[in-house]
Amino acid sequence: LNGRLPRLLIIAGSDSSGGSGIQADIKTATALGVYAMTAITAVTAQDTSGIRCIYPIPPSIVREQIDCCLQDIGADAIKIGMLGSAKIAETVADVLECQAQGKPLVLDPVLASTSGTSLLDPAGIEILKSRLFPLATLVTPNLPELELLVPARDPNMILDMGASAVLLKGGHGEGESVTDFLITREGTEAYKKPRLTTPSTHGTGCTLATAIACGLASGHSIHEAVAIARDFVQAAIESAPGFGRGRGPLDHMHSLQARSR
Ligand code: PXL
Repeated sequence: LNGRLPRLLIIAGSDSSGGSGIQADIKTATALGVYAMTAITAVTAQDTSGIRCIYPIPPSIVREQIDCCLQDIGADAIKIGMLGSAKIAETVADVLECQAQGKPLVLDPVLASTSGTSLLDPAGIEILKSRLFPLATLVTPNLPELELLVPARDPNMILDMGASAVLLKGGHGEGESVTDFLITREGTEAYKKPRLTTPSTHGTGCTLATAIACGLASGHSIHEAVAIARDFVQAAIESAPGFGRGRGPLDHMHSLQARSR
């Protein structure tokens, strides 16, 4: 990069509560010193307890947002979060196949919110698998998502669908530690941390995927990017502000010195 600011394009949905989605992604990239651009796929009205309603953005507008970012400023990496519909997933695949082959791409397969609302229909899941996995440097399913994507629960099948790597996240498992497995064609590496007991887990998946994408945009290897991102998320959970009545947000700004209070 020769000292240039790394550039990240985020393709994801808006979360009014600021804890997940585009809002978490921009805060994370900013805290990590990465320039964030966005293509918004849907606007959600939600709080820490759940999603009230979802307004999908027309696919042509999603396409134009991506095109504007890639054709002018350009991106060192791309993160995909909530797509919201098969039509939008298809449109994103169309643009990225033409304009972003070979670019580092972190795909967070957002299928449902923490509170249980479906965020991608079965047709969309098929597009994810057939068109977006082949473009992905890394796919980051949690355990419930793995089961929906691959009923046999074998993460290697995501590599077979064309992804370069899979980070299988252990947060939904049980026990005193959380182990994530990074699976590539070279082998599997386990990343373990103590499990934090907290209601403040809203947006952890979005934050982790974006932090990894920031690492890749900055020129780190996938192994380094995963390790740095896990440290970032752990610290963000530890300093969570405790907002809201449901699952509260993280403190994405935990590493920043300048605060207005
Ligand atoms: O955590 C998955 C997620 C991603 N993006 C948006 C969301 C959610 C969950 O609620 O609303 C916009």
